[in-house]
Amino acid sequence: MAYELAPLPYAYDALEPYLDAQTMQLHHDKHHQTYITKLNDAMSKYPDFNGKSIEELVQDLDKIPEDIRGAVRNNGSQHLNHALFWQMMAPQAGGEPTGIIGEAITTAFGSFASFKEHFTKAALGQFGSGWAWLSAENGKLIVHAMSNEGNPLSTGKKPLLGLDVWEHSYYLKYQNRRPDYIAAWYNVINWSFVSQQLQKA
Ligand code: MN3
Repeated sequence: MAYELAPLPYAYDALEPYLDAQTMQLHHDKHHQTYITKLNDAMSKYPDFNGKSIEELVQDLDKIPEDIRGAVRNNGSQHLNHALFWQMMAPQAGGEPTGIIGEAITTAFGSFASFKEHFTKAALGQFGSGWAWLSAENGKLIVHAMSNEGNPLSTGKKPLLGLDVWEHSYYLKYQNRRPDYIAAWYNVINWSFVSQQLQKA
């Protein structure tokens, strides 16, 4: 059974003016689809792995045959990253989180403003392509950056919130202004999804 691209859970232009429709369409329909196509190509050599969830695959890369492990790491992780990323955003969202995720952030970082500072620094400080993450590790919330395809599951953490800082995620609208993209993105964070991720962790 091949991996499939789920439809974007909202319209391409739903995150305007923060994320533009053209970028969303290219990012979801082309970039994400390409990762899935390449993942399926690699996995087709080993039908024994059929039926593994994408999370299981990324969590246990050591179990993947060596000749396809690199392709599975890159494309499988990016498939998972993007599947999460679309759900981590929503129209009419953003703002300061409340409930269990709001409390967990205040406990870990002192305040929401301080969390934002840490997260922004991680996203800005990632040299070249990669992701900034808010993850749960041993019951604690941490902010960290990972280069290229890195997903927290591969290092034993649970991903709660992630921001794609590959240039393909912002270049059409923001060109080299990564700081403006990051600042705008806080307006579309889907905190209710992040809260569900925390409850699962
Ligand atoms: Mn991307």
